[in-house]
Amino acid sequence: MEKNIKSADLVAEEIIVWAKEQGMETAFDRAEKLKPCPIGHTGACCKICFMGPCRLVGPDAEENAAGVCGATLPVVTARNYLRMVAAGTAAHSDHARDMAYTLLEAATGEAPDFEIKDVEKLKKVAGILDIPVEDRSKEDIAKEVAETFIAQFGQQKGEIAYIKRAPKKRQEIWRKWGIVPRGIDREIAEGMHRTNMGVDQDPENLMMNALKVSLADGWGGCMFSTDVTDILFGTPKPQKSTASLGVMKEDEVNIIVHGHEPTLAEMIVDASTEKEMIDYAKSKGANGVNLVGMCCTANEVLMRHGIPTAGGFLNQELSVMTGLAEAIIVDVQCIMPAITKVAETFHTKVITTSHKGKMMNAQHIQYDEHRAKDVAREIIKTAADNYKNRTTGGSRVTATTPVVAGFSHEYINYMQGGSYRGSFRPLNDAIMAGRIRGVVGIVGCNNPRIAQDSIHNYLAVEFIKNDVLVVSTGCGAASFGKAGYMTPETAYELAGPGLREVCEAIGIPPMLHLGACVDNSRILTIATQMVEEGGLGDDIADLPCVGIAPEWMSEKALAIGTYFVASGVYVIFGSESPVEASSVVKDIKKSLWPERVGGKLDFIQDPKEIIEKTLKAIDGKREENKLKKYEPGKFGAERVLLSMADRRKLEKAGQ
Ligand code: MSK
Repeated sequence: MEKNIKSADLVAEEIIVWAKEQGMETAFDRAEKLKPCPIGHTGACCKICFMGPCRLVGPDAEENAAGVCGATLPVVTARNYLRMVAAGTAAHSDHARDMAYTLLEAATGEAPDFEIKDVEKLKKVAGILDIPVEDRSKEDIAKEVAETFIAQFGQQKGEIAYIKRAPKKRQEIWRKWGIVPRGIDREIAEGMHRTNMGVDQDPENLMMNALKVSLADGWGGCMFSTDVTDILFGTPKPQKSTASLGVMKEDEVNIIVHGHEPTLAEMIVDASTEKEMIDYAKSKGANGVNLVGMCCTANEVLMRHGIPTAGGFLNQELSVMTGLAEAIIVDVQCIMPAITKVAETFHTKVITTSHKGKMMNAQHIQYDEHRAKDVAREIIKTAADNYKNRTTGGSRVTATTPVVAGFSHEYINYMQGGSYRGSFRPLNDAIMAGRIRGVVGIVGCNNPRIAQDSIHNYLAVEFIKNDVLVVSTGCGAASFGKAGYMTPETAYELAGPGLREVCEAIGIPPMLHLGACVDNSRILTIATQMVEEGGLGDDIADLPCVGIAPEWMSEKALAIGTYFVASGVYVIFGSESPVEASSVVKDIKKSLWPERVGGKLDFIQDPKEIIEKTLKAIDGKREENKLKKYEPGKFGAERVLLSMADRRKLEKAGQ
């Protein structure tokens, strides 16, 4: 890893250097100037009531240090942790609720611009929810599916519906410890109540509740959102596209869609290809409309339409600094307040679209699902009107990298045998034979306290060299896309011999783009399918799989990490631990969580140590499962993987 760079994304680094020369400030500069508060950073600051904030520091700041009310360091630290998980869960789940309402209105005709694109997935989801499908229209089924999802948020008793999608053994573990979520909103509200002044004062109870709340996220909000989005806009299949800040075009109206909920972005994708919109852009002197994505909205439109991605979280300010963005359209989550400040120097219009996420000094065009396409057209025209205001200022960058994105779990199933023989058998066999050593999910954000993408990329390359398949979502996926790793060629160039053979046979990259942050639920589904396929144990905790968020910053990332722990996975986060202040709480996540649910959460800053611990955990699971010992280049017997050509022949024969 190069020292003294702000970003391993070389195109971003070029703009960062340019900005410095122009005297413009970025998040990287602010991160340098503003050191994290050492008390809050380690979880030792309590600000839940107005007797404080109480900062539990000083010579007796061990476990007995207490705030004015007497709350000790472990209580304060565990409460802070639970609050972060509840906030992350609320964000994903509120996004999911909006998606469910869009599905409902699409089904009832109240949102006429939306349709049910993936009927097969709709029926599959209906089946999971015990909703009959025979002799019913897709609208009728969709209405009941949407209403069932919506009811899950406010459900007060019982178990959330998707819990039954987990392996049986996992469900039993959750029931044994009383951590099956009842309803999504109920768990978030109870988590907030427990952490209110003078309620739950037992760190163990608080940290077990964090697992419960997080399960409402992973097997609730995130999974609902993924499924509804696929039903409305189609289940992703691999798409070829390009990545980097160089995706913006000199001669076209550049519109950046940024944020998380894909509903409006989908409408903008459709409207941007309409003749009327293209003609309008031309009437303003441009050659057309160029739509690009940012953050997780980018992942959503990349994996369904091949819309190029300008990158993840830390590229948002830089995208404005290209001087080429006519408009940056934002909705919710991970929108940096700083973009309006940067936009003052350029012509870029920052357009907020959600009543939940307004910004000072931004233009607001309210998204309305009842007239979604018209709102999209209004936005495109507003951007086109702004084309004439473009100046020659800005850091022009042009380099882009090819990317293949859009590996839904359905496609991963398909790619291992085609429509008739699709299954997870080949992947399980390859793992059992030692051709693939294990699987890691490298997910999560960027954080300007770390050179952008540097740890993501370093880890991913090391893992594929070691025959470990990498799956990715969120800004981690953007990182690999920008680095050019998400192409099948990466397997030839960088993967170990076993992984390379598997990737070559199927024609896939060794790093698979699985989608946005909410699509971490796809990883849960893949893990469950691997268990159900057999040969790798009978629970997610048995799989040789590890989850890593090396450059995280968001509460949502912590909620995701926690639901993977609760699902039995060893999870490693980069950076310092947000519970570092309390050895009691550290011990709960190091010993109590693994004892009870099988998963563990470590915070490790050194990337080399992350690799060592990950490979050790993978090899340990291989040994526990009595799988062939992993030796590079030496594989046991396994079924032959069908090539794409063979698969097509078989499919033709089956038609
Ligand atoms: S956008 S939550 S910075 S992954 Fe989903 Fe990226 Fe993290 Fe936001």
